[in-house]
Amino acid sequence: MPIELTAFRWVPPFAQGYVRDLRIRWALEEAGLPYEVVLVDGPTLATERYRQWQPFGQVPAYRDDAVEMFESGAIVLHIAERSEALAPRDAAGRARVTTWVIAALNSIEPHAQNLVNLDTFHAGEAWIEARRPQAQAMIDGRLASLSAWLGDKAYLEDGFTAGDLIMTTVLRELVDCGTLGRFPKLAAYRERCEARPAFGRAMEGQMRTFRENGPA
Ligand SMILES: N[C@@H](CCC(=O)N[C@@H](CS)C(=O)NCC(=O)O)C(=O)O
Repeated sequence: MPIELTAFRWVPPFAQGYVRDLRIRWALEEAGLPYEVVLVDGPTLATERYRQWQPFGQVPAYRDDAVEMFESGAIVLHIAERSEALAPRDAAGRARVTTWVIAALNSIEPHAQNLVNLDTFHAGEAWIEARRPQAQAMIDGRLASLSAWLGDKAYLEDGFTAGDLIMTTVLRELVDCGTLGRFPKLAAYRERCEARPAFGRAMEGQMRTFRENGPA
C-alpha cells in the first residue's frame, strides 16, 4: 500500500503553511518516498474511525504497509529509520537525532507555542500585559541556549537530520513575532534548512491543497 498521511482540506490563512502535516511531507520529500495525502475536515476528525487512527482528532496521522501512527515527531523518526537523508545509520548517531527531535518538541516548542498563542488568540486582552514578558523571557532563554549550541555549525549535528527538520518547523513559528530575528545564528539556520528543495516541495504541496479547496 502507498504511504498515506492526513492533512486539512483547508485552514484559515494565518495557519496556512504551519499545519503539522508539513513535517511529514518534508521528511518524505527528503527521503524520496512517494506518498498520498488523505484530506480531512472537522467532521471527519470527530468520527470514531478517525479517532482509531489519531486519538485526539488531529492531523497528521500516518500509515504505511507496516504501521499506523500519529504524533508528527514519532512519524518523522519512523521515516528517518528508512532513510539516510534524515539520520545516520549508526545507533549512536540515530540516538542523537532522537534527542534533537525530542528537544525541539519538548524543550523549545511549548515555550514557542505559549508566546504565539498569546499573540494569535489573545491580542489586546488586558491580562496579556502581565503574562507576555514572562512567556517571551522563557522562549528567549531556550533560544539563547540553542544558539550557543549551534554556534557556527550549519546543523545541530554533523549534517542535516530529522532533528533539524523538526527544529526548523518549531523555529519558523517565531518569525512573525520578531523573536527569531533577535537570534541571527538561528534565523540563518532556519533559512538554510528551509532553502532545501524538499522543504519547498512540502510547502507547495500543503499550500496547493488550500488554494484548490479554499472558499470560492
Ligand atoms: N502533537 C501533535 C499535535 C498535532 C496538532 O496540533 N495538529 C493540529 C494542526 S497543526 C490540529 O490537528 N488541530 C486541530 C485540533 O486540535 O482540533 C503532533 O505533533 O502531531
